[in-house]
Amino acid sequence: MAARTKSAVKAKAITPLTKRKAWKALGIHYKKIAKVHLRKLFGDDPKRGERLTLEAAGIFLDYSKHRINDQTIKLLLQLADESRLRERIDAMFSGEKINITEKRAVLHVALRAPKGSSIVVDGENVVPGVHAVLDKMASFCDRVRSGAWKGHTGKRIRNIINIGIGGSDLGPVMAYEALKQYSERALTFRFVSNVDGTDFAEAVRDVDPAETLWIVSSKTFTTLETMTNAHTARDWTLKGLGGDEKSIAKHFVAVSTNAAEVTKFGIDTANMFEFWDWVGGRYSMDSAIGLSTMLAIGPDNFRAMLSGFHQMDEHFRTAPFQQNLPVLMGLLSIWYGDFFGAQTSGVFPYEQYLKRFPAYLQQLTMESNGKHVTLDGTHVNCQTGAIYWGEPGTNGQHSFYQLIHQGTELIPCDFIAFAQALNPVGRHHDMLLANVFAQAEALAFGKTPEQVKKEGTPDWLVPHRVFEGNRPSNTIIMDKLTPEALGKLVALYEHSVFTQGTIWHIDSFDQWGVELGKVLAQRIIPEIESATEPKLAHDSSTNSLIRRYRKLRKISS
Ligand code: G6Q
Repeated sequence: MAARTKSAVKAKAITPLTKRKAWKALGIHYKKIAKVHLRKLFGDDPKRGERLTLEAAGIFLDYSKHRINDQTIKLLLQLADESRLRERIDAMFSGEKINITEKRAVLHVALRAPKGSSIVVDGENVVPGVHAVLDKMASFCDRVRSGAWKGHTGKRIRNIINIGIGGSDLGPVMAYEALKQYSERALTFRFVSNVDGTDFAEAVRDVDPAETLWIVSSKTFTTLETMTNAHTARDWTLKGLGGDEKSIAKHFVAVSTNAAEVTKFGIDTANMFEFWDWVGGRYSMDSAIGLSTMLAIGPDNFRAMLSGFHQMDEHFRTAPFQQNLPVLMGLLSIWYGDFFGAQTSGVFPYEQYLKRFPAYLQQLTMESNGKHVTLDGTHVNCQTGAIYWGEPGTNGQHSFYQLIHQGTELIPCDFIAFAQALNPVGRHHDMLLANVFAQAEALAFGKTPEQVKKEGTPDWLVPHRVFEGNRPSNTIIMDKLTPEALGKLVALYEHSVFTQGTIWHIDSFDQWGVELGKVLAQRIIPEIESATEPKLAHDSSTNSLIRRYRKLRKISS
């Protein structure tokens, strides 16, 4: 292990992306296929819609509505091989320090590894530790959910508020919303992330401190927003409970890797749920960061979610690339971003419970692959991470879909749907599914001027009513949104992100891009709060914005 660790901090040399044979071949191939319409591709192959599909681990993917043919797939798979994807997958799963800029292993897959398996980091099998924390979380959750855990005044806990931001918030919020149907409805869950005091104020306006449990979720336990909110929550709790410091132990728990800071804050480490530096923030919803999720859905459902993650991990690790869902989805993203120049990618879950899924994916994809240098530190010479965005269907159809259908941007879309409704109401679910199929069909095949004319449209109006089509999409269908299904879906995207990062030869697991703003804010805070007029040495714009704010603001009491 030690030898592997040593070599892993330096990236293994690889032929630059644009010099790889498959890349060059894809460039030539692109010129031919770019002009081919999906109408023709489907016309030439009546079985295309059945052939270009893949089913694994309970996920069905229809990728027939992509601007590809068999040669495209062959070349993309060749690109994966030339990019040493297999080797990189093995390196990640075996605990190599593939996050080279932070010298860390990348082992979210260990968080869902079954008891008894072994993944070694720095000479230690990390799996038993993962299960010890899961067991500790389960016993805590059972106590809170049953009412055995009492607040300081003896009242049972009815409100649970998670404080965290970024990876310590987006996963928990998304999972809570996604799995609400499975949640304990007698408990109220809230999530405070923003340093904007409104987030805190709205979360506490109608809850009783005596019945409120705070989870301070922070890997580092130093994040400005989280620690500011945590201290405000602490003051609010003490004020509401008569100022007794002992109350903190009953109303605060922590999820962190930083025991020293947790203790300093006043939380007993017995009430701290640990995770590790080999879990990236945006890959942590299945670690102790998911404590709020487990409190909401219960330990059994949480374990079912982990099993879903693990099933997709195993599929990704072992399936041949041509039958590998995340690999295929990742390669198709490369195809559009780097050859068609598509800058964004839309994600549209036709499932109301997944309303926060696009926001969650934004961090997963954009923080991971929004990078401008390769692992060797040289500037990339291709487009990396696309901008991910989306809203649940059918709402988006009545808003921004216009641009996807008739705008000038090519936006590959992921449509996600479930066969079973969680709330079967009349014909609603059939209508929902009819809409998702219709959108993918309309995007792919559009409507020709001839078709529009045939409908009796006056000539002047025809161009406005033409849909060019040839807009690509994935359709993902799963049986039902369950905790297990959610785990599979998240892992699918995690590994698709990894596939893309491997092709680009970038570090998908660091996030230096969020540092600079944080540092500058720390410099500006004292300048804003200074009682006397501070000497400012920023650019003229920043200087004058600070001065204007100092003049206009009202000092809060
Ligand atoms: C995620 C990022 C980032 C992080 C937050 C919160 O991959 O690292 O979003 O999760 O900045 O950090 P803490 O958990 O340390 O408070």
